[in-house]
Amino acid sequence: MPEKVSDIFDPSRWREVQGFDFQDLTYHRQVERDAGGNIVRDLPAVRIAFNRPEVRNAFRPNTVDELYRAIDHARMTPDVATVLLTGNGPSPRDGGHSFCSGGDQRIRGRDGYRYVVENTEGETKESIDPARAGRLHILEVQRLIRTSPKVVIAVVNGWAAGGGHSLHVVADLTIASRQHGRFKQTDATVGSFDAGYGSALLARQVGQKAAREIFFLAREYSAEDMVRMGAVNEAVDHERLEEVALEYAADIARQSPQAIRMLKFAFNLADDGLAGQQVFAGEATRLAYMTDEAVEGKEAFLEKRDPDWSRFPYYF
Ligand code: S0N
Repeated sequence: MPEKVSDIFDPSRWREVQGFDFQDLTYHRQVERDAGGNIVRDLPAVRIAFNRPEVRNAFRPNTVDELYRAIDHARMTPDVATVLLTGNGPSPRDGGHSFCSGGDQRIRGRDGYRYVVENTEGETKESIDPARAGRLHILEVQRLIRTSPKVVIAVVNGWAAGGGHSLHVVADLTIASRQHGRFKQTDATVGSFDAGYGSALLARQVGQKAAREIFFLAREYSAEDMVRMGAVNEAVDHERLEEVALEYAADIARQSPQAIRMLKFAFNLADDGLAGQQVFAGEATRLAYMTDEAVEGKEAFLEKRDPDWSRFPYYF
């Protein structure tokens, strides 16, 4: 059995995903076990969790690198349908619960968007590889969540603040702890601003006035407030949060994978502009390749003859 990484983590439901040596995350695959605790088979969800509860699961550049790798691995694992994104905890220091409190403010650099890892990984601003330190690459993670065909569920077990708030906004679904789920968009308080999905997509979810209130006033909201506003699907008793997330995952796994993919990309399309159209169209092209008509075009080329489209109607 894996280590119990959080108060509501049930080790019997999970195994560690091998091949990663994450410092700032934990990454688990859902499993079915027999009465003796042996794994019978993998089930279709993975759990990716921030594992820095002592700083309310703030992300540093290394956290973001690891998060990208884990979500991308889930994206490319064919029998994974759903990604649960959550935070481990509570904090061993003060018992505080957190999903994610955004960028680690202790290492935010002054020069533009450059992060400095000084004092956290033994590297300095001068020695750090600029390719690892100089990017606002949480935005790359946001785009990966949008373009991944898997359903990403934010399982908000505590604070979702700043860039952590934006991650829940970008997720396909959010469920939150009734007792400990807290939402606060602190970007403007610390001189930061997610002027992309974190704000514009939020406005699609809760409306323009409410989104502006959330950013401009930086007030705290409960899980139930967020359900009322339309940004959270369900508020759940804390101890049942991961169980309910797995019920969502089980329902998703009962649907056609292709239908889920097409629906996710259709929901994204208008807001993602031409990039959204490209992702949707890529899936449509993949489906078209499976038709006799597309095969005829390819085979005609390979056989150096004109394609014969006579079998294929212009109108169904
Ligand atoms: C989450 C909050 C509200 C929780 O309050 P609470 O429960 O009272 O706990 P604290 O005592 O405040 O915190 C406990 C310990 O954790 C440390 N800590 C908390 N959050 C962070 C953090 N983000 N960075 C570093 N440390 C953190 C506290 O300092 C404390 O430790 P001690 O006791 O040692 O002091 C509350 O903690 C809070 O408000 N946190 C800050 C939230 C915040 O402002 N986050 C950053 C917002 N900005 C981003 O996330 C931007 C992210 C990004 O990459 C980006 C994306 C798009 C565009 C721009 C950017 C960009 O970077 O600029």
